[in-house]
Amino acid sequence: MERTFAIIKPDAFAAGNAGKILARIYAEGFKVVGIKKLYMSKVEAEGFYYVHNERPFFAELTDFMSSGPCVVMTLEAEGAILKWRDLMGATNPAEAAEGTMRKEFGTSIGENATHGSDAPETAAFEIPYFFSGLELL
Ligand code: 3AN
Repeated sequence: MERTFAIIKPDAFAAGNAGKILARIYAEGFKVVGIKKLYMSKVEAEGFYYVHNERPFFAELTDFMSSGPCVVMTLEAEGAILKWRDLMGATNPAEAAEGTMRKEFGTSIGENATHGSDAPETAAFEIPYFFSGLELL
């Protein structure tokens, strides 16, 4: 079993799509090990996305992620990291496959409804950034 970290981003939460996204997560067979709603501060968003801090869209990205509440999750499944990346679809919703979360609920490359860890090392940083061990029992 593998764990990955996922976010229902502020755009999807504000649009009332959190329930639909969670329903798909369960339907695809993930176990939701941890889940909570939170309203990230700008500093928290900058810490989370520090690997992108040289990218031209860093300010836009961290402004957006701290613009409203989101839902953070720890998901478990066989091959959870790739499985959730597949269900999310391509970063740009315009290029995402039919039936993926970003195709269905994303509106632009920045406001793309969901986040997911892209590798085991990323998940190993992202999960404990938001969840304590006790929250994942
Ligand atoms: P992914 O989330 O699919 O791994 P990355 O790692 O390329 O995508 O991008 C990290 C985050 O930055 C994504 N959540 C995405 O929404 C955002 N992002 C990527 N490119 C842009 C861009 N050109 N403008 C605004 N935000 C972007």
